[in-house]
Amino acid sequence: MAHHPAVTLIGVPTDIGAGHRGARLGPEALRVAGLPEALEARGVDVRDLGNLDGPRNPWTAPVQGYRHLDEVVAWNHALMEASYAELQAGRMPIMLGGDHCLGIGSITAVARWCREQGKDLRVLWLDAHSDFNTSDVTPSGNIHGMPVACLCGLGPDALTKLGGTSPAIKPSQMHQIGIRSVDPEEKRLIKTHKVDVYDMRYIDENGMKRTVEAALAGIDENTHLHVSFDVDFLDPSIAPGVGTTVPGGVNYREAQLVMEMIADSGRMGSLDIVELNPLLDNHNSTAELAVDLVESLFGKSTLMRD
Ligand code: 4U7
Ligand code: MN
Ligand code: MN
Ligand code: MN
Repeated sequence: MAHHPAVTLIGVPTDIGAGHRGARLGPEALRVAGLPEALEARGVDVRDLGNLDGPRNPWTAPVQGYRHLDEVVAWNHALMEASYAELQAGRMPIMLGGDHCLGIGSITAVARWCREQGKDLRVLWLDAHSDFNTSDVTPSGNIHGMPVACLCGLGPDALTKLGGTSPAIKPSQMHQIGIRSVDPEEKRLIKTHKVDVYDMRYIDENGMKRTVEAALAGIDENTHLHVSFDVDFLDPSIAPGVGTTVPGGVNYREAQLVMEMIADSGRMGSLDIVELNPLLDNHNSTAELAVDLVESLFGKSTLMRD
């Protein structure tokens, strides 16, 4: 069995950036689905930090294009500190979301740590959505639709400068797979900033193998791969437990292949699992599928390749 770094699970029970409530229950659903035990069975040293704490969801309307901005900042600040401390301790943080606004704190921490270590950060963003909205163009005001823009320096100072230096990453470090829902103005921003997007049509035309090869092209021993896994990446027929389902998503075999290829790269250094909403799920089946996919991320293969 391949050697794995020690991991720390960080629960972030909030739906502060989402348009549905219930993603706050995601961390517990992943634990109940057996995530810690599945990792231990792969030979991984697992520490569960428990859940971070933060402001409750006031469920108020957007103000100047942002819903719950102060609360989003508070949650992300707490996550950034927790995640950075684990990286410093030589452990791989696995963020159990929670909605995807938490990618800001998670990736800001990783970017800072990579800068200090002289490592090249690459982010693989597995999602139906590009999450590149700004307050000017967002159709919803929900900040879970904005983390990629914030990480690239487009957004309120409180989020773009969360880690001090801004931007946390360059758009060229961001590689998105599974995209099939991008708002019109968001599309313009994505093109202007030249984010590397492998949308569903690209996957249809080229297959998942070539897609992942393209997204991972050029990585080497010095690459730190951060995987940000929004569960709505998956087709709703296999993953109903998310707030923003979009038809035409990645199927079971394609999803396994992505995870297996990431595992083969040996470069994953941090992971977000976000947007799981157990209240919309079918008997925790989406959480169980997420655990299954994480096992593949940690080298479990459906064939005898170990
Ligand atoms: B997720 C949306 F308008 N683009 O901004 C928005 F379609 O983290 C959805 O990817 C965002 O789940 C989805 O509200 C955010 C919408
Ligand atoms: Mn997302
Ligand atoms: Mn999404
Ligand atoms: Mn969503």
